[in-house]
Amino acid sequence: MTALMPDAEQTLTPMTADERARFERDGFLIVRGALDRDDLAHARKAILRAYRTAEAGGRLGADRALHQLSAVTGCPELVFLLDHPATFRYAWSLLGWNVHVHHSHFDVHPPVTGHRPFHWQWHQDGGRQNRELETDPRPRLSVKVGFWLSDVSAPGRGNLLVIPGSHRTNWLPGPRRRDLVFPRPAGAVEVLAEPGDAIVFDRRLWHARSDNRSPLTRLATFIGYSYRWVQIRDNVGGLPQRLWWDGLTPVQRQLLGHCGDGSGDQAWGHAPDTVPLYRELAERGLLDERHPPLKP
Ligand SMILES: O=C(O)CCC(=O)C(=O)O
Repeated sequence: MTALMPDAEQTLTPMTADERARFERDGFLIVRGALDRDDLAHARKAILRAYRTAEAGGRLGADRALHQLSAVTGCPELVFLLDHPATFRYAWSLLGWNVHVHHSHFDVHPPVTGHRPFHWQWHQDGGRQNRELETDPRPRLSVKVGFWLSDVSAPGRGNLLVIPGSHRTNWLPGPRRRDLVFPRPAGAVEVLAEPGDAIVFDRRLWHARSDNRSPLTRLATFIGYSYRWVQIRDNVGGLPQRLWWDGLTPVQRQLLGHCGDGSGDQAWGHAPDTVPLYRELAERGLLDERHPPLKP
């Protein structure tokens, strides 16, 4: 077993029983100070550069906001966030080794001034997973990590709204159409966070973005992890041909959709030894019986 750098040691530290219990109860965990000053500066600079490119290309919304899907494809400098030591440990602790990033985005939300028409933002992640799965509650299937790259430590700054404990509730009362005014759901809270804090949440947690009525531009990025047998929604086609691809770690390549060593695993997990995260965890005795390999 190769010696690990301190960062890698942290990446491969499972979440604690207390963290798991809180996550199961609330549907989310806040990770304070996940990003240090350098990480934060690096991510902010990269996103602001991508924002200027989008602006030059006429791709901003009427409100000058940017909601850019496929975070790493759109901004390769963000790749370090996929397996960041402070947060990736939650993704694999909750979902196991057969995971990839199926959905991600980065967001820039300048202040909203004046009247804005009502829009009901509340949702669970996963799109048709919430129509086509028949159980109650529906299964977790994915978790998302959000990194705050601006100060949302006070309400009204475009904070994420969540309803703690709502991840086991299939249905949230809401308006018949998203443009019909409807009261904020009971139990909703604004997540207050400093730049560099992160949130890990169950995709089923009912959540919504709120309007940014502050003078600060809100910056954030969200990375969603799911099982490798759930299709990747991000646009990752052509990434292995990019110049920076060879500089990525095997786990980062796995997370971006690369299937093992090409020997036939095909994401179903029949050849776990070809899956980089399985190997990393197995080498350190960290495989969890909740996620056993298939029997040949
Ligand atoms: O931008 C936000 O605060 C909310 C993001 C969101 O709804 C999502 O990631 O599904």
